[in-house]
Amino acid sequence: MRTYKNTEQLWNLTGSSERIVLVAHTNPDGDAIGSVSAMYYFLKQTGRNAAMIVPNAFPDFLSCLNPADSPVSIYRNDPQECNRIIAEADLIICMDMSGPSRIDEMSDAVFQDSKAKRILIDHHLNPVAGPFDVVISDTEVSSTCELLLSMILQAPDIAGDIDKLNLDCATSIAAGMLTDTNNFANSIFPSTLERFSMLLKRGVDRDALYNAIFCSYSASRMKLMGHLLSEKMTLIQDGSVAFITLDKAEKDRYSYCTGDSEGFVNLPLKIRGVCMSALLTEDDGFVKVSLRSKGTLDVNLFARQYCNGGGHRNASGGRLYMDISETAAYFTASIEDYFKKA
Ligand SMILES: [Mn+2]
Repeated sequence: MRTYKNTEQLWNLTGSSERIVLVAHTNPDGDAIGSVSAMYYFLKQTGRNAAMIVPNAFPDFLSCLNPADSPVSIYRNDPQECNRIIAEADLIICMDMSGPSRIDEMSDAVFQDSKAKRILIDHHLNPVAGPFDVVISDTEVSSTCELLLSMILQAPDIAGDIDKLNLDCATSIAAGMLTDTNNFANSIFPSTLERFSMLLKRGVDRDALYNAIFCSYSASRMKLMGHLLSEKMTLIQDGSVAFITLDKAEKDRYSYCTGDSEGFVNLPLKIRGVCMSALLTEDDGFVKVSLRSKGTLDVNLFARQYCNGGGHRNASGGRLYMDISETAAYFTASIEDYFKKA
């Protein structure tokens, strides 16, 4: 089992601090909300209180993790009140974020105006350690939640006994692990399954969690997915590249809500022979580009060269400043150009 040498520092600091604030990244996902709520529930179990603040709203399916007695605050909804809470904190714990840029407009309050001690708990590559008093970082885990569970097991109140952990905390940790691994499809380490098995032993209802997280589409979102796959998916480059366009009229027709096309860009990669996929979505004043690839095909480079963007080798994004009706031709020509040069 993995252990972390600065865990003692973490629990000493939470034990000696009066006002603790828990923070996670913009566009919070299951690991972000899972890790802050798990930390909240664990601190509560040990007799401590904490406030949770994230920069903007999170998807509805994660509200099952949100503590009813002290819900997560959304910075964008009330920056003044959030600034006040952050300013009064003597300890800020940043989770599932590699550095200040990941919390956007919240970053001044947390990193410049605050005199609190800061702790980072994260699993991303190249964390920005400078602004933190304690950094707990491990990239060889599935998620921040998995990392947090290891630290909680080392805490004096638990001392390795998972049965001493409250079920709400265990459930939040499980949610972060389920979402960051996409239901155990990727980012799996030997420790991941060992840790998850402990959570099951503790009594986490995996079936309920799976249904809440992965079976949460609205009917209109499901119909939009069907429409895009059946009517809007184009295969080019001898069937190795797929792209889908989504315009505003279609958004209206399918009562589109923010996040409704989340994950759609991955779907064409399920086709045999497809190694790159793009979703081109009409937005206000630009077309949002999402790119995914398999193996060594570098969509970061493609995003930089043709889409005013960037990201990672297998997952990138960008923006096109043209009408949505022009994007299919532009994308097709760009792909031809990119593959010719490669
Ligand atoms: Mn994560």
